[in-house]
Amino acid sequence: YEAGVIPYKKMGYWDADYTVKESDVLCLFRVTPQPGVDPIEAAAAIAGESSTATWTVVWTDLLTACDVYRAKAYFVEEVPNTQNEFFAFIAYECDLFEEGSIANLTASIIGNVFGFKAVKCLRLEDMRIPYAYLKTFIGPAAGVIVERERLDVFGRPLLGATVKPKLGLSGKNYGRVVYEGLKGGLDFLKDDENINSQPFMRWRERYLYVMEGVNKAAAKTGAVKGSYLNVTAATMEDMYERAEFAKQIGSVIIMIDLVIGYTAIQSMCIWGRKNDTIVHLHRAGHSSYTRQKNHGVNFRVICKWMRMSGVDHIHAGTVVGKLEGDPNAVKGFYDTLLLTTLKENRQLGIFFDMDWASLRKCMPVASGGIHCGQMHQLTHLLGEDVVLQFGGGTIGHPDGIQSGATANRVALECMVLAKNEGRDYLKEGVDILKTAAKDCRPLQTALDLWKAITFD
Ligand code: CAP
Ligand code: MG
Repeated sequence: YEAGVIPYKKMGYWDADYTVKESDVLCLFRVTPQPGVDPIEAAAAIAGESSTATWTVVWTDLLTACDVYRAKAYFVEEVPNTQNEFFAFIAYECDLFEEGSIANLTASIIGNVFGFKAVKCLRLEDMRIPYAYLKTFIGPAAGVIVERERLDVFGRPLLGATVKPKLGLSGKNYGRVVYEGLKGGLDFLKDDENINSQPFMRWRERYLYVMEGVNKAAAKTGAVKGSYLNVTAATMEDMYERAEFAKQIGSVIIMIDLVIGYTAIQSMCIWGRKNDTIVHLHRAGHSSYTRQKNHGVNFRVICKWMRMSGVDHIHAGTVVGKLEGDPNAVKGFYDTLLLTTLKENRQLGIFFDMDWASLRKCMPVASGGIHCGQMHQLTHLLGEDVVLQFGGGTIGHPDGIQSGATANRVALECMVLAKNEGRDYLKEGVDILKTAAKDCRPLQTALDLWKAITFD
């Protein structure tokens, strides 16, 4: 090839006859080319920039196994019901990626291509991670089954709540919220994503009072209780120190925010595995790049990276709450986290068959504006393996936090019972809740207050 701007398509970054290998990493991008740019050329350019290419021909290519290392765009199709949007399928040789490294995988796949001038918008919709590469990741240490065994809770979703207000409580008041919520019937309370170590409450104050609440509630109810202690901090040193202290004082679970970054997430998961501590991940920040339909990264892909990294819990949406969530897409996230093998299902946004190579399941967490009046819909949409978390929907109860927790627990138990009895609990949901509320004043109060709130 002549020196000058690289002819991606001609140079082998497009190969319509390519036979996908079992060991290839596959990506599906949604591409919106700039006006006048051929979609196949755009796909080839993405394959080039996310694997071996730069903007011009480099002769040092010939010193490498460049035919193997070039990613190959192998199929492009129009996205139904759109204008100028295309699905581009690209295959990458597995050896392009360091074993066990989300940072390395992402530095290639989403490194530069999203800023490419040839594309107007670009979205990474899905990835097929091959079995061989998955085997180099640890996956969740506890996952669903071991977490249930540790808590001794089976046959129902777990119940939690985020302490509110988000900011400003002192340690002692914070611990009181935790105690009352747990005594009222929740399995977990949790820190909010932006509770770390602010002047109004330093982390040690919070941890000590929270654990006092957890221990008192566990003694009172005879159940295993927990509260996610957010260890998110400025540096790994700080995070390890906080996690060590949480473990020392008996916490069964720690929490991290997605914003700490992939390397830190993986390190904290290794720590959690070594210390038998469940790792909860709050997806703080994700919607800044997952929400636009034509640009960014689909949250389904983040689910895959996080299950590979080894988080035991991840926030994955609710459909009916205060935050955006399309039912099919959310089902696709839950399946990605909970199934052992995935089958292509475009309606759910799953583009590839994938065997999870025995990596454990990751528990989805539903929160954001949900309340007990939606329990039938939540049970129907989200199934059994999920943590349902009601922040405002617990702490906002007019009769107090314990009543808020009890309303949620009773609503959940009566819905699970109705389901087990084979009733059409979705259709009869409102009546089932009303009947249960006759014997449960906290539930009656909650239904009266929140029944009309749907966020539609
Ligand atoms: C929930 C929450 C969570 C969001 C995150 C909040 O509180 O603590 O951060 O649910 O959303 O601050 O909104 P409420 P997602 O229960 O009071 O709404 O799980 O979708 O990532
Ligand atoms: Mg929050």
